[in-house]
Amino acid sequence: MTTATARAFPNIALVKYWGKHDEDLILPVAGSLSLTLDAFPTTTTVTLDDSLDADAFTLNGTVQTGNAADRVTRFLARVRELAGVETRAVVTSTNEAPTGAGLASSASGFAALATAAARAYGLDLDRRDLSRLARRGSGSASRSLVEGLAVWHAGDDTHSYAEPVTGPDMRMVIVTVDTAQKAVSSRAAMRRTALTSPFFPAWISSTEESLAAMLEACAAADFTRVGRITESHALRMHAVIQSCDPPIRYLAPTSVAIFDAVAALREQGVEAYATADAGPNVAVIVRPEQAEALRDALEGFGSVRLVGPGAGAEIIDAPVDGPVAGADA
Ligand code: 2P0
Repeated sequence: MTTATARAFPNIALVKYWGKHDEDLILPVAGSLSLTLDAFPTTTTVTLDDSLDADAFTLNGTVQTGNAADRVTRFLARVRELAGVETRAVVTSTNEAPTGAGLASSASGFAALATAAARAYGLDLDRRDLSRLARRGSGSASRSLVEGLAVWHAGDDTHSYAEPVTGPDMRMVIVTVDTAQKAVSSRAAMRRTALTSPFFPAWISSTEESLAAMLEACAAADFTRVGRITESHALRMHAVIQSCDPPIRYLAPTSVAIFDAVAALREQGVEAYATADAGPNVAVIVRPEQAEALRDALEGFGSVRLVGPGAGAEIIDAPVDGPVAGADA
């Protein structure tokens, strides 16, 4: 029996991923850039078991069936194909983020699963190839292989991976407005946006421009420019999502109120910029020295958590009692 455990953190995109040009390979229509966090980790153990006919997946102590289990099985099938091994596995995962509330649990989930499964199945993959593998589970997971700021490149299967970017030091205040499961998944909403929004072509070219500008701002360690791009780009994503048919609106009245509060705080000298993913929760970036003031100012809107840049996905418990063909263990 071979087993490995990995831990990965979620990431929040400052330039968003929204739309695929290849749904099977999970290739994005444009690149994106994110901050991997130091909070809300997923820890996943993959254990190969010769006696199993099917994979088994437990999340936070509950056996999963249906779509969640199918996605894990499809992902493990890809790992087995690469490893040339047919053995099924038991996957046990704990996730500290509120699942389905737009806090990118699929990013930490598939980053941890890719890292643990690659090791358990004896694949010798570098970080770039682990990022490509994680991408096949969930696009945003490619970025959680990387610590801190990460750019995920668009391109073909070989070239679509995430890698580190140097940028300004920053903190993030996450305001959790609602932990309920979202009504429309990111995956379905992305597809609907691509198929029905009249603005989708403009969204693609605008994201390419935002990413180029963001990479320049990061290279210059220019927090103000990073922040301005982050906030305007997030609102553009929500605009294109709202423009699809039938429409989808992820932001709640409280989310919009937080964007307004952040703008008001900027007037008062707290330099912060808001973003939001496919849900009502809002993430606000801020310079480290103003992070606590920002957190205190946003406390009335929901539960607040001050976070910083975190580690990329990593093995925290190496394989035991099994062959690790070609791996560096
Ligand atoms: C992002 N989101 O860049 C964007 C912003 C949500 C809003 O990546 O279909 O769960 O599994 O590739 O990775 C959420 O998308 O979608 C996401 P799939 P994923 O963080």
